[in-house]
Amino acid sequence: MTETIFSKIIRKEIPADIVYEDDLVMAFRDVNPQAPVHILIIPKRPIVSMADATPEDTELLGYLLLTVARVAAQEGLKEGYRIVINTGKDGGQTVFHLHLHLLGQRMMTWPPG
Ligand code: IU
Repeated sequence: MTETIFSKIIRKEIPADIVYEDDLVMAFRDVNPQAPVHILIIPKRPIVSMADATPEDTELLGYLLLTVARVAAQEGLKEGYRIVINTGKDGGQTVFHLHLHLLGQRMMTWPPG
């Protein structure tokens, strides 16, 4: 896959407000927040999008979801939150390194735009 800005964030070549990191994943605040809490959770292993995930990624995908829940608890989002995975052009994906959006601390609406 081609390199994205998230690869540079993982390598700490460009700064980010990192709220959680381990060997497999990283979570950092979105630079253009759409809610009072807006954090991106990404795998360190580059996967382009959900459409490119394979059975080999099963465990990592589960771990990403559990990391969202961990970060949400860390952020004190007791009233709930939303998890979003924009996928491909029609899904509104703009950075082609898989990422989960954690949005919270405001009432969400449905359907999303
Ligand atoms: P999307 O699902 O691919 O549309 O989300 C990409 C997000 O990455 C978007 O919310 C951007 O604000 C965010 N982002 C960022 O946090 N830091 C960056 O350097 C860049 C994008 I480029």
